[in-house]
Amino acid sequence: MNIQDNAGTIPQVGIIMGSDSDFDIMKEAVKVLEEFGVPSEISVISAHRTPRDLEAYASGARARGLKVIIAGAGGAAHLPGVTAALTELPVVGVPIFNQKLSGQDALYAIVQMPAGIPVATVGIDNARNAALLAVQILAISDTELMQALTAFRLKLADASRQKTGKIRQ
Ligand code: RP5
Repeated sequence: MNIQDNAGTIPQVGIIMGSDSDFDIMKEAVKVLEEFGVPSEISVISAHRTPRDLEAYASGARARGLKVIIAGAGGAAHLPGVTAALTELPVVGVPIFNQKLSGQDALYAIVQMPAGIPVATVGIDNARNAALLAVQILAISDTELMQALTAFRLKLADASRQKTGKIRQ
């Protein structure tokens, strides 16, 4: 199921998730990419429920123009790893929290990839960092994006310095 596409632009980042129940977390990645003006597409694809759709999506991703894939999943979170196995594109994995094992099952499943097929794993529910990592990857070959990233980092540093000021008052 495709939830949202940028109209008329070729997506550079593909955001996929195992279930629509992951969307509340994964929409944070969409927001970050929008802030940086990076076109993205977002879909629900499950490694378990729709494995053949995943194979088609991941194996065709590079030819369709995607540069990075962000994959979020909870529980037995095989989506990022299987995606990474099916494409040479960098895959960023987002472990999603669930009530039973607090997201640790997903974290371990995503981070413990066998040698040769890496997934860049961010913290539990940290879809925002996944998107920032995607922006950093794209910015290597995009001067404007790198400038936007530098400006973002400067703002982050300013906000942090202001916090120091607050605790000294
Ligand atoms: C995973 O199972 C999904 O990524 C989701 O985090 C979890 C639960 O899915 P639903 O049962 O809510 O569809 O595959």
